[in-house]
Formats: sequence, C-alpha cells, structure tokens
Amino acid sequence: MQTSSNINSREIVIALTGNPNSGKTSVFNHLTGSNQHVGNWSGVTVERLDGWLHYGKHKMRITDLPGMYSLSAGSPDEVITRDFIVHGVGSEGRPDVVVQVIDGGSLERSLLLTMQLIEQEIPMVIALNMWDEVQSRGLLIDPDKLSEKLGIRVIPTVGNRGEGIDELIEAILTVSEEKEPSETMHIRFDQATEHVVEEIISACKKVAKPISRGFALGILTSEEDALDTLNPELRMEVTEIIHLHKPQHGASWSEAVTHARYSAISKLLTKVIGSSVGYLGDTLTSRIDRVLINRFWGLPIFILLLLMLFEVTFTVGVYPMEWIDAVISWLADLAKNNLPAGFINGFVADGIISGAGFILVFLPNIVILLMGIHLLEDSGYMARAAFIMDRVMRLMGLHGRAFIPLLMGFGCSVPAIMASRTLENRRDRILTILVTPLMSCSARLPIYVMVAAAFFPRHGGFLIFSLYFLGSLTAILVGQLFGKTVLRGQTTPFVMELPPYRWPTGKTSWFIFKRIIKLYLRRIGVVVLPFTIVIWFISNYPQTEMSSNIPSVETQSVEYSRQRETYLTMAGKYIEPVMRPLGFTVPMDVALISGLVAKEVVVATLGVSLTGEESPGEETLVRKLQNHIPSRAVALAFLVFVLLYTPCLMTIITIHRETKGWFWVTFSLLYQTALAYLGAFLTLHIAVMIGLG
Ligand SMILES: Nc1nc2c(ncn2[C@@H]2O[C@H](COP(=O)(O)OP(=O)(O)OP(=O)(O)O)[C@@H](O)[C@H]2O)c(=O)[nH]1
Ligand SMILES: [Mg+2]
Repeated sequence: MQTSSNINSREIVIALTGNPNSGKTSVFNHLTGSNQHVGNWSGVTVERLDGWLHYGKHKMRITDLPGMYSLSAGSPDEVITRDFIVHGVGSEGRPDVVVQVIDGGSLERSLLLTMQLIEQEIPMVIALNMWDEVQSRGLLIDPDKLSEKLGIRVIPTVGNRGEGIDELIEAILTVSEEKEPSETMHIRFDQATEHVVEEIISACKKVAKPISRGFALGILTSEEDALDTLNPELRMEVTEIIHLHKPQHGASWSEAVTHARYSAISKLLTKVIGSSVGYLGDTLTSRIDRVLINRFWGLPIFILLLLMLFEVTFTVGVYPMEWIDAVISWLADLAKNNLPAGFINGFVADGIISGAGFILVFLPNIVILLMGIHLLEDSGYMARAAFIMDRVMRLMGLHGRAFIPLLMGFGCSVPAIMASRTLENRRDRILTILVTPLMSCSARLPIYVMVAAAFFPRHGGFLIFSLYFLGSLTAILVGQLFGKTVLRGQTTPFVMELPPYRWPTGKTSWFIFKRIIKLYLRRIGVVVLPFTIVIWFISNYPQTEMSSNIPSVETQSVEYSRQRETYLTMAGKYIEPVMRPLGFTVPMDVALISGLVAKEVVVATLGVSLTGEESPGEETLVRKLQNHIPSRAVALAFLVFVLLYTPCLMTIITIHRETKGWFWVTFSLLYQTALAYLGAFLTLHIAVMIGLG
C-alpha cells in the first residue's frame, strides 16, 4: 500500500471493470473528459483505453477495459481485462485501484465478478451505476448496506449523465491513500479448499513473489492459464498439491469454488435488496420488442430503418454539402487569382484546397450517418438487429452476435474488425473479419454521394442504400461460400442479451458528435492532406510536353492530363489496359489506387487530378465529374468497384493484427480485388443493356 506522500508524487493507476454494458465507458468519459464509443449493447469496448484525470494535486491514469462476467476469460477482449487486473501490464504491475462498474439493475449477476476481484486483493471501489433506473424501477437496493457487507465503498452513479462522478473520485482517492487495505468480505470456502489454497500460496512464496488468494484460486480451478505462468519446477509442485487433495463438495475444484461463491452471493443479496415494485420500463421494452423483433416484421422494419437512414443521409446532407462545395470552390478560385502564379499557386489552389478541402464537403453526410448509427446503438436497437439477423447469419455458420461487427462496418472497418474479438471461436472471428470490409464503410460515402449527386441526383438516397445493400448481400454470400469451403465448421452456441431500451442522452450524443468530427478532421489532416500533396505532385510533374505520337491508350485521358506527360499519366499507361474493360479513365484508375491508403483519398485525388487549365476555377467537384466520367454506366461500375475492392491500409494492418499473420491478409486482398473487378464488369454491361450507357 502506498503512503499518501508517494501517492502524490506519482500517477495512480485505476482500472475500470465490470460486466458488459454496465456503463464503464460512460463513467470513463465523465472521469477523463474523453469521448469514447458507448452503446447500449454488450461488447462495445474491445481494447484498453487510457485517459487522465488531474484532481487537485493528484494525477490519475484511468483505464477503461472490455466488459467481462468473470475473471475466467474466454474471448480475446476478455483476456485483455483479465491480464490487466491479474497480471498487470509489463513492468507497471497491477493497477492501484480497481473500480467495478455495476449495472444496479442486475446486481446479482455482477457480484460473481465482485467476489473474484476481492480475491485479487487490490483496493477496490464499486460504482453502482444505472442508479436512475434502479430508482425508476423501484428496486430497493441499499448501497450503504452493500458497502458495509462487502467492506468496499459503494457509490451510486448515473454514468450517462455524469452524476456521482465527484463522489466516485473522492472514494478512489481515499482507498488509494489507505495505509492498510480495508477488511473486505472474503468468502470462506470449505476446509479442503482453504487448505489447498494455503498450500499453493506458500509453495509459490518460497520460490517466487507472493501471489494473491485469487491467483491461487485461479490455479486451483484451472480457470485461466494461471498454471502456465509458473516456472516448470513450481508448476510440478503445485500440480502435485492439487492432485493430492480431493474437493469436499462437488466433482471438481471449480464446482466447489463456484458453489461457495454463489451461496455467499445469495446470502448477501437478501441483506441488501428489498422486494421491488413493478417497473413500467420492462413492460414497455417487451411491448416494443413484440413489434421490433417479431418473426415476420422484424426484418422488414430493420431494412426500412436503414433505408430511412440513408435517405436522410443523402437528402438532408446534400444541402450543406452544396454550400460547403461552393465555398471550397470559391476559396480555390480566390487562391488561384491572388497567389503568385507558379508552384505556390498550383500547390495551394489545386493541391490543398481542391484535394483535402473537398473532403470537408462530406462532413455533414458522415455526421448524419454516424449519428444515426449511434442512436441505433445507444437506444438498444443494435442488439435487436443482431437478434433479427441471427437467422441470416446462420446461413454462414455464424450466430447473430457476429452481425454486430458487420453493422459497425458501416461506420469504419477498423473498429468493426476489432469488434470480432468478442467472438470466442477463432473460425467465427476469421470469417467475420474476412467479410467485414464488404460492409461499406463511411469513408466510401463521399464517393457515393459525389457520384450520385453528379449522375443520379433524384435517386441519390436509394442508390446509396442499394450500394450498402449490395455490400451486405455480397458479405452474406461470400461468408456462406467461405463458411462451406475454406472455413468450414460450426459456430459455438451463444446467448445474446437484449438490454432494456434506453433514451440516448443529450450528453452522450454530444460526446459522440464531437468524436465524429474530431476523427474526421484528424483523418483529413494526417492521411488525406499528405497524400493529396503527393497526388498533386505526380499529376503535375515532371511537366514534360507530351510527344506528338500519343499512344492510343492515352487518347481517352488526354484532355485531363493537360497535354503534358506527368508521373500520373506515365503510371496510367500501365494501369489503363487492365482497367479498360471496366470503362475507367486514367484519373479514375489512379484515384482507385490512391484509395488503398484511405478511401477518402479517392475523392481528393479526383479533386486534384481533374483540376487544370481545361477546367478552370468556379467548378464544383460535381461538375468536374459530370464532365469527366464518360457515362452513367461507367459511374455505376466505378461505385461498385469502390464498394467491393481491397480495404484501406489501416484495415489491412488491423486484419494482420487480429489474425496474427499474413495468410488471411493476402487472402482478403486477393479475393476482394477479384470480386470488385468482376462486380464492376457485370455492372457496366448490365447498365449499358438497360440504357445507361
Ligand atoms: N439509464 C442509464 N443508462 C446508462 C447509464 N450509464 C450508461 N448508460 C447507458 O448504458 C449503455 C452502455 O454504456 P457503456 O458506457 O457503453 O457501457 P460499457 O460498460 O462500457 O459497455 P461495454 O464496453 O460493451 O462493456 C449506453 O447506452 C449508455 O448510454 C446510467 O447510469 N443510466
Ligand atoms: Mg465500454
């Protein structure tokens, strides 16, 4: 235990843990002023997130962790939490204080973890969250009694509104400064169990650093790979101790331990909970669910909701989009007319403003789409969507839970692929990871919006919905194919929890709104802008005049390359023959290749490479496209290619990290490229056939 003087001089490390969907990230956001992702379903957070809190003279590092029901972790996200609490990370050791965030509405289910955390012998505080729901449901929980019985401070909180946060901080500081750990409720197991635990602890103490009671229990119940962490000699000794004794109750040690924990919990509960009065919220939730997850209506309603979302994204988003587009074009013109002619002029007007600047145009659409998805998540509908899609997912040999990463893929493939961590089975994870990039991410939205506005202004919303639908359908078909060939197998059974519906609060929505804007602007600054500069350079230099003998493949692109040969047109010569069957021009080809970095760069590249003497100033991006793309059929083929082709660099890195190797990365790159080519080819020909050529 730290003394207060040395506590003051260093960071206090605090771990936030608790069952999934108990409100950990909401509490974290209020403690640290962050705006991390929250949602009303289990498994939102799948990685460790650090945030800092300066409180008076104290500096605290707060770590938000993936949710878990018990310390015997199964899926990779739970392993992260268990390792952080049980073993500590690297040289830092274990956290100084553990805060367990408990959903007051399901106290009973949370206490198993409480018991296990107590056994870890780390100072602890409980945030009794969802206190508003506890009260409105008329649940009679006595936090003081609970605190007294457990020997742990219990602070009622309302995580999504930030209530009780100051009291929580005070409690954390108090326990971190206690010289002696306070007396917590330890479960007394039967004699045989207590005896073996003692022996394991003393065997370890002789040769290595002392271990906690919880760790000894972990070894005994082979809950985790705890035994593997011991050195071989000690491992043998401990194994022998375990085999020498027999459990007094139950067939195995883990049965004996679990039994004791549950009986302690039920005894405790009778002392802290009174009987509850009726709760309208529960009946309301089940009444809403009777319609929303109905066998017949569920799926059509879900599809209708998505259709509405895309319609709003396009139709409402298109107004601010036009204004921003006009402002950016005006700025580009202003720069062009006022900056000294030459390098600087071209660099600023055609490079920075027409490239990265144009990406700003799509901010309203992105905000509308992602806020829409946020509302679906935060209300609790996301979990229902997984439930509704269970039947469809079973076609792939996956369960409905795997649909959540797919739906998140509408936002960004990176967190979506990481969300597959919540699946226990490796085969399920790989299959989900392989098809997730087919779910059209929001970075592709600017391309759809731009092309839709240029060629299909009256049916933009429907076109965008169709693309998303096509992506999802392809994901299901491809998943089914892989599930029956390269990734054959059965999914593990899974019970999906349906949380009560909750009103998204203004505060949380505001957090998410800021987060969307911040991430988008950061992407423009860090990824799009540098790349735009590269594209501007290669589309303007080395400025050699083109020879009079222009190769035939160049004729199509000659008006865009300003009659000079640049690195872009040189590269185009090699790519163009490959892409010619799809009807794409050289700038379109180059835009697609640059999109491997990030999909937003496709728009930036078109913005930059279509700016030239032939299309001077005053030209919005939409006009440029109308002048440039040969026909509506080619425009559609381009969209389908964008939808299906290889994901961006960050996604590739994420696939590598999550599958731990290059095999599946290569597989994913190859199959998606082939699929995109085929898809675009078919689209072109079908579109020409129906008269869009
Ligand atoms: N009514 C009510 N809702 C809350 C409270 N705290 C959080 N929520 C909501 O509960 C849902 C879950 O919150 P999160 O903070 O994402 O929960 P989490 O524990 O981080 O979830 P995982 O990361 O999935 O383990 C969200 O919809 C929150 O807005 C609360 O005190 N009262
Ligand atoms: Mg979370």
